[in-house]
Amino acid sequence: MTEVVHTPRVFSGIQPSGGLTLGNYLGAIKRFVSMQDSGVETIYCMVDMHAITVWQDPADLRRATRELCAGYIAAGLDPAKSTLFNQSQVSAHAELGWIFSCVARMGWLNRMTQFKDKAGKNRENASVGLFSYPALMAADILVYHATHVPVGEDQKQHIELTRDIAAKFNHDYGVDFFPITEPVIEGEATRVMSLRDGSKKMSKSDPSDKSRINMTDGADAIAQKIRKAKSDADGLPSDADGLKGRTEATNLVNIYAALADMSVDQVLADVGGKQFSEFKPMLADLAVAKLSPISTEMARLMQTPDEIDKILRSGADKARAIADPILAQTLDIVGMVR
Ligand code: AQP
Repeated sequence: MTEVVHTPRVFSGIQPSGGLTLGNYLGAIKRFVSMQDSGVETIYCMVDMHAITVWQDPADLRRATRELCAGYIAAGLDPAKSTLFNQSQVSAHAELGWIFSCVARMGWLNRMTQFKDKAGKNRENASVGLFSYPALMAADILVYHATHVPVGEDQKQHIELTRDIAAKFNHDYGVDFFPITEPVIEGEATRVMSLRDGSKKMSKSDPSDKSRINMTDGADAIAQKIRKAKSDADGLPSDADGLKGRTEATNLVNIYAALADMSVDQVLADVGGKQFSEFKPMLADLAVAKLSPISTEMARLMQTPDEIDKILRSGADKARAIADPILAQTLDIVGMVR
C-alpha cells in the first residue's frame, strides 16, 4: 500500500467547563497562537460536547463557550487566520465519534487515567460519555485529518489513543486514510500544578478558586493567589538540578519561565539565591503584566455576544467544509449506503 502524505494541519480544543485557567493558557492557548503565527493551517474548537460529560448548567455552558472564544481571540487567535468554532455546530464530530467508539477497545479506554481521576470512587455514577470521551476526542482530531495537536502533558495519553484508533481503523479496513497524529507538548509549563497542592494539576473544576489563576482574575486576585501559593522554605537554586523533588518551587519557576518566554535555566541564572518572599512579587508582577491585557480584551469582547456567535457560526461553516467530505469518505470505507 502506498503511504499517503497528509498536509500539515493543526487541531486542538478546550472544554467550556468553567473559566480558562493559567494552565490552559500556558499549556495550550499560547501554543495555539504560535502555531497559527507559524503559517500552518489551524483549527481550534470549543469542545462543548466534551464539557457535558459532567453536569453543566445550560446558561453557564453558553456563557463559558462564548468566554472561551473571547479568551482565544484575546490571547492572539485571529478568526481570519484560524478556524474557531464550537464542536456541537459540526455534527461530523459526533458521527465519526460513534464509528470510533466501535473501533476503540474497552481495554484501551479502561486504561485512561483521566477517566479514573474524574470518575473518582463513584464510577458507577459517571456518565457513559465521560468513559467514551477519548473516542470523541479522536474524532475531533481525525475528522480534519489533523497531523499535529498542541496540548498540555495531561492529554498525552488521549493523543496516543487517537493514534491507536487511526492505526486500527486503517489496518481493519485496509486503507491509509487517517494520519497518525503527533502531539505537540512544548514550553516550560506543559503541566501547571495547583497553587495549593503541587501534586495536583491546576484545573478549572478544582473546588478551590485559590488553587488556580483564572484568565479573568484582576491584578489584586492574581497577586494575592501567588503570594499565598505553596512554596518551600529553601531559597531558589541557581540551576534546574536544585529544583529536584521540590514540586511547588518547580511549578512557580516553570510558570515564570513560560510567561517570560525564557528557559528555566535562564530564570534561575537571574533569580538563584533569592527567597520566595522576593520571587513571588516578581512572579505576580510578570503574571499581571502578561495576563491583564488578555482579561481586559476578554471582558470587552464579552460585551457583544452576538459578534462572538457570528464568529462561531462562520468558523463552523469553514470547519464543516473540511469535515463533511472526510466523514463521507469514512462512511464509504466502512460500507454505509449513502
Ligand atoms: N494545568 C495544566 N497545565 C498545562 N496544560 C493544561 N491543560 C489543562 N490544564 C492544564 C491543557 O488545556 C487544554 C484544554 O484542557 P480541557 O479543557 O480540554 O480539559 P482538562 O485538561 O481536563 O482541563 P481542566 O482545566 O482540568 O478542565 P476540567 O477541570 O473541566 O477537567 C488541554 O490541552 C490540556 O492539556
